[in-house]
Amino acid sequence: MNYQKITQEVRIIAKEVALFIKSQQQLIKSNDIESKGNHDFVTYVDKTAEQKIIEGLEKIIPNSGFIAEEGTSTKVGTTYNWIIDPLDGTTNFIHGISPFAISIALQENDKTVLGVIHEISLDECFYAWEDGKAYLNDKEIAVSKQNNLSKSLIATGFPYYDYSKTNDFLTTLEYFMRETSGVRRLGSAATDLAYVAAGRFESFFEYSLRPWDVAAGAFIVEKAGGIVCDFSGGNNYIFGKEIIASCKPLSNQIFNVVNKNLANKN
Ligand code: 2AM
Ligand code: CA
Repeated sequence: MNYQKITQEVRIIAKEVALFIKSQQQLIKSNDIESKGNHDFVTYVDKTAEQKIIEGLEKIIPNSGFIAEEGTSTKVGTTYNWIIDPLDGTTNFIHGISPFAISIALQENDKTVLGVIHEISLDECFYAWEDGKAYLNDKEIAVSKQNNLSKSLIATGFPYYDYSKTNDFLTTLEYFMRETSGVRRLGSAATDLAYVAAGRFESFFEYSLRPWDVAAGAFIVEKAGGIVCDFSGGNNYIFGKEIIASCKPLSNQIFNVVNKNLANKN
């Protein structure tokens, strides 16, 4: 497989669907917003975008399977599976704020081989492929070289449905409030990871995320020279619902704080 060529084809699909999503933002009405669960919203825009993406990807690799947030296709591929979030940051989209993004990863035999994140409001496409480097709109990107925690900017997401670890989360948050330049909560995990890859954030951590929120972003961070792991230091960060992605110099320091407060202790 020529992953570089496939990545370029995926970028074209993401760009087209991004235009569709953007064109709908002014048109969306409160009747269009459905609730999938507590604080978890979806619109016809998410669903139509996912259909358009799957239609395009099926042409690139016939017989591939899909793990897609809105469940448009549940086809399982024997070798190739796409992991897709057609609109990451739906709450931002609904409220008319940025960022919100399309996230597409391809796995070959359970190993990610390419990732594309198109952040729609700034029209920024972050991408990487196996054996290649990481890019933002045709320019190579790399994670931050910062080695001083007090000069770092950290991103996270607040719990929005699983509040069982809220106190431990707040302890972690307080540590980073005191010890870093700042903490940001953008509301789109894919964008957070893309920004770590581009060196804008030194680190991102969050739990209760799903594979489509993180698969592409984790891969792009690694290709940009960053370190990605779960809260125990293992590699179960796509399906394991917890992720830390950091620039190399601060990776151990940040991991130790998150691990101490938030890792499962059983
Ligand atoms: P989504 O928009 O695709 O659902 C928060 O960092 C992550 O959790 C986002 O990637 C977002 O992805 C998801 N999420 C779902 N509901 C949310 C909510 N009410 N607030 C924030 N994030 C939400
Ligand atoms: Ca989504």
